[in-house]
Amino acid sequence: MAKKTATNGVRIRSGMDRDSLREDITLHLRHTLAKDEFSKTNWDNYRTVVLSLLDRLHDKWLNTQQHYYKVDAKRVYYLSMEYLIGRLLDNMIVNLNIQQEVADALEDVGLDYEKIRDAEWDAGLGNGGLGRLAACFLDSMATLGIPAMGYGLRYDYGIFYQTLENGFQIEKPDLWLRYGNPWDIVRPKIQYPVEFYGHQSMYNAPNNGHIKYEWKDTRKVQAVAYDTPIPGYDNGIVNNLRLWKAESDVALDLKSFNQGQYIEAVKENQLEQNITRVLYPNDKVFVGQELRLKQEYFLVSASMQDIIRRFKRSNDDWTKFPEKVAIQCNDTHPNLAIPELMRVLLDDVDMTWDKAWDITKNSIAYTNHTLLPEALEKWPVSLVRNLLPRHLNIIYEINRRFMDTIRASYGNDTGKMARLSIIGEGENPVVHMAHLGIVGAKKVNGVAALHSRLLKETMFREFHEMFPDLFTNKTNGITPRRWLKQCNPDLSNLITKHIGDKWVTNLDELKKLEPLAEDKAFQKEFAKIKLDNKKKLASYIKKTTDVDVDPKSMFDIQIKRIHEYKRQLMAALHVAVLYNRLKKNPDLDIVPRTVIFGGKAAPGYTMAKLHIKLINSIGDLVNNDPQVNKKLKCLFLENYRVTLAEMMIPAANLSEQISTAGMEASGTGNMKFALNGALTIGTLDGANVEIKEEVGDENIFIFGLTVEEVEELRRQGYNPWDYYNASAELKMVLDQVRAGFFSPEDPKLFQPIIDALLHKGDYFMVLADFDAYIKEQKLVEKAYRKTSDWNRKAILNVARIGKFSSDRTIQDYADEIWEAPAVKLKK
Ligand code: 26Q
Repeated sequence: MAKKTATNGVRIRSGMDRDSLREDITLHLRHTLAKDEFSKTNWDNYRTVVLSLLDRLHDKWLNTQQHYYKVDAKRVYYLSMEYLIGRLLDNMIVNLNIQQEVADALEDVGLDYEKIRDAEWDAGLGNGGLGRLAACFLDSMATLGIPAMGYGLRYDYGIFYQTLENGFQIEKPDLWLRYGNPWDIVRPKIQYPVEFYGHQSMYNAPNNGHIKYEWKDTRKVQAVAYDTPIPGYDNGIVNNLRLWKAESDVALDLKSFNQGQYIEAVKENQLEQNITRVLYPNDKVFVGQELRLKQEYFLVSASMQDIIRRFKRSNDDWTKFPEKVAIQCNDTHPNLAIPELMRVLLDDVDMTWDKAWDITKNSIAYTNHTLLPEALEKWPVSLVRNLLPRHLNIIYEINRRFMDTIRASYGNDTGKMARLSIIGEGENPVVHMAHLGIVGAKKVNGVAALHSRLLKETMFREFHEMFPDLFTNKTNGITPRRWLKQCNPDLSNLITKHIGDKWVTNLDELKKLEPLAEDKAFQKEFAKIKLDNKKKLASYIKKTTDVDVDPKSMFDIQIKRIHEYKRQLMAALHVAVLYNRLKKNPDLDIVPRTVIFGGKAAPGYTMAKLHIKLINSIGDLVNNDPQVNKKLKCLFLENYRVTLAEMMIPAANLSEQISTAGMEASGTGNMKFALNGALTIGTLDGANVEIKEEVGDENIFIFGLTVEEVEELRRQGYNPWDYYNASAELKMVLDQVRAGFFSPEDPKLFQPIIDALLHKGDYFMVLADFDAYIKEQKLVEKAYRKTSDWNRKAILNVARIGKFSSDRTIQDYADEIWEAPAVKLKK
């Protein structure tokens, strides 16, 4: 391929061939990094590759953005407090579709790709599912050619680094920016003031005497843009992820400086910069801290200013806003976008309420990710009044008009008004962010069919009755680029060898594998790849824990945030049951299993942290007992994160998706495992329901209470003792936990677990489902023994999982919520 050159003969750094890549890698070492072969480190090598890729990405990025501007495309803005991106190097190379070229270029200069890849620290700017979903969506929006942009916060510290000390979780700060982030560029000229505090003042408009409001005497913090290129898969498109960093307002500092308060001014600086200091590490529990509210408004205000600036560059007619802009809020966290857009339109643009409302209501949509009541954001009115006084008044006015609507349809039903009010009245009144979203948004969606149905039937029943068309389902998905092509290259190549590579952008193509499920030769190749992936994980386990695991044993994996509703406890107790069986009969013929856990507990979630300790305690006992450890191992891997998921998922035989029915909104790990040829053991919860529909009842292990049965049992009065007394094996393990069998050094350690299960009503119904789980695990074992049949089932899972591509999810959002057509670019 001829090298591209500019008219003056200077080579443009965009060649996708081996030679151009090699040259640029070499040039960057000397000319950008000022290093040579004597002084370079692995980090420098990594950076030279990143810089060479960025040369190419930036070129496409500019072309893409120029094209969007030229065709005046409708823009989609994804607002999220979290982006759980992980590493980017592999992903960029995969999406530029130059894997071979980079490998060749590196070979030419004697660099080891795996070593270079390991120099990169995960960008862990998210907690779990919601953050990873945002990252998958970015990939799919770029791949489909949706003119989209992600907005978020550039936290100095992402999700904490987890270590295990004596089996207990210890949190360490995540210094992901220690050596800088080579992927993003700061845009110092793109910065906006974000205002806080102050008060609302009223005045008469000079032209017509109308009453107007103004937000005055605020404190300002600057939001500075940091941009990361997000390439689509092999399509020339590069979208933007714009993360805001808080900086002090320079003018303010100078004023203080002049008054001789230099040190005070600097202190003040730190206060302001604190806004983007750290990601809140809780998922599904609302913390009503002012700093969190500041973060949410900071994201909303900066993004909205940027969105409006871009809109005004090509439009002077505000009524066109909903035709040109769609804003998607990732949960309620950015729902202040609703009063913020109202504020700008009312106060700055001088629009009437009705016009402003029409525009707002038609541009913003919101996604709900949970039914758990403790996760719902309810901000104390006192806090909102202090931090955002003008917004509070706008929210009151939105609510006043909404109450009028209720009155018009239902009469003076004060009960209904209280239940649906955006303002939760009472001793400590709160702003109910989900209600704000429902009243102010164009669409509200759940993330799996079951979850969306439950939203309509339970949490938002009365809202649904009023606004039946407002609610919609968008079943989650995952990007096949990262979660198959990139993390499981051998399986990807096998698939491509047989059915071509169209599956990468059209996952339904995997259906073509169905006939191969019966094919013994294909099964053999498939099984060989699984075994190789298990060997890699086994050697990682050996390196990090010094435990030997047998790659031929069944790898039974549960990775996700540690939470009682996800019931890691149930899987741990199953390990204890297996242990007891083996101790009773060491010759028992069971399928050798390696049960592997990973996940972080919120730092303040004492019970979840105790579950981690219990898993580790059971593991210590099992792994060190020569009578059982040939057949059973139990491990908890430290610091679960995207990079570890990429190694664990391709190595799994069994995927644990065992939440109490009705509690997991969707789950997305379930999809990743199935895509990589693991079979699921799971409850009829979240997207498991749809996975079962797709893969077929014979190819998934479903057990336990349904949502309706859970409800019914609660209604009747659930008594965990009934289950304790009815099952000898369950009784035995619980008695062991209580007696300190797993914690001889501290026999009372796990008493709180017993209390939760037996004395406090076992809210998550571990005991109610335990027997069914143990029985289902027996069926798993039986199925695993029939190797060829197991492989057939695993292949069918891969073949039938196409629905769960985030490309399908995003196409649905684009068609049914955003009404934003894709664009095509010449590559
Ligand atoms: C809210 C307020 C203050 C501080 C933190 C939060 C907060 C942060 C994160 C609340 C919730 C979260 C995360 C929720 C989450 O990850 N939900 C998961 O979303 C996935 C994607 O839709 C689903 O697949 C999972 O079922 C759901 O649990």
